[in-house]
Amino acid sequence: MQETRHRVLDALANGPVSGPTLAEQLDISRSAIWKHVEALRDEGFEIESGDDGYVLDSVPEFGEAAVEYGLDAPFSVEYHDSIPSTNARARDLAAEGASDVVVLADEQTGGRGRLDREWSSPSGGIWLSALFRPDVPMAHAPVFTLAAAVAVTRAAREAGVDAGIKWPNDVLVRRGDEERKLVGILTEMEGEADRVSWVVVGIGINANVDPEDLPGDARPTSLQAERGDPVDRRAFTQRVLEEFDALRRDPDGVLDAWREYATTLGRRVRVETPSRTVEGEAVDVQFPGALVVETGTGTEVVSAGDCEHLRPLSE
Ligand code: BT5
Repeated sequence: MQETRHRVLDALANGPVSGPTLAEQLDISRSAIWKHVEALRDEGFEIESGDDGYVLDSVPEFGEAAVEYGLDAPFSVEYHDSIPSTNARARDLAAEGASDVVVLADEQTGGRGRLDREWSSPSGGIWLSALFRPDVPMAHAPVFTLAAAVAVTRAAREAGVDAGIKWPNDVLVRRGDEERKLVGILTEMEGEADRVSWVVVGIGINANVDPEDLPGDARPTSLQAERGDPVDRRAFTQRVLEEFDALRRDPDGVLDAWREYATTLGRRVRVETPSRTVEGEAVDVQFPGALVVETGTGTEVVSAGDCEHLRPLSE
């Protein structure tokens, strides 16, 4: 959103404020103020105009201006009602030189998981991709996947959903002996070995969607299904972006937070990597995101793969 529009919005939120006063405060014409107010109304902001001037009545439920408004993180937001994939769009923006942009959608028609798997993304979810350019070597990038998992887990817990993290990229909710997938994360990047050019962290959050509309074999769940009522997607998205922003600046702090929320540590696991299968007890996570597994014969460090929890969680 434009800087001036932000300022108009802030003034209206503290209103009522008259058009002439606002024009003077922001040093723009009264007709420019009127255009900003109309544009904000078009975006779903309810703005009353009474005798004392304009005042902000309500903020739209979701969308570009809604998420940017009051967001305490330096991302601009590009919103789509429907798009094939927010990660694909963020990659295009990366090629154009953009940074610190979040692509956000209500629905994806071609959402992708890892290894070209499909990610089902009906309307009502929070499907987003954050594009940024950290000054780190390529080998460190996995820490951003962990950071995203921590950020969403925190937001979910604040929203009353007791989520935990399965290594490396799933946020799950336990239901009896079963764990159900609430969130998936797909990180993509480009650069030279010693320096990342860009990173896109794609986060798919089953927010206000019905798990019946998601692939059953994946044992999915949603924030709405767990809470029993819909979540405020605007506030939830803002919390995720704010937490993620703080964590991306503190890669070393990510691991401690991750350990706190992990459901994988202390469990028997089977990890399938492209080259081997490792089975044993998951004992720790190592920077930038590798899983340490004690097998009967020694310690293995696995940096990527699909992880299965083999035994139910102990009470
Ligand atoms: C992931 O892959 O978990 C990463 C998903 C990343 C999605 C986000 S949405 C925003 C951004 N734009 C994109 O196009 N992608 C990212 P993986 O670990 O490979 O898991 C994929 C598997 O999860 C599928 O094979 C299904 O079994 C299951 N699945 C698909 N859709 C699901 C959903 N909505 N909820 C839970 N499970 C799902």
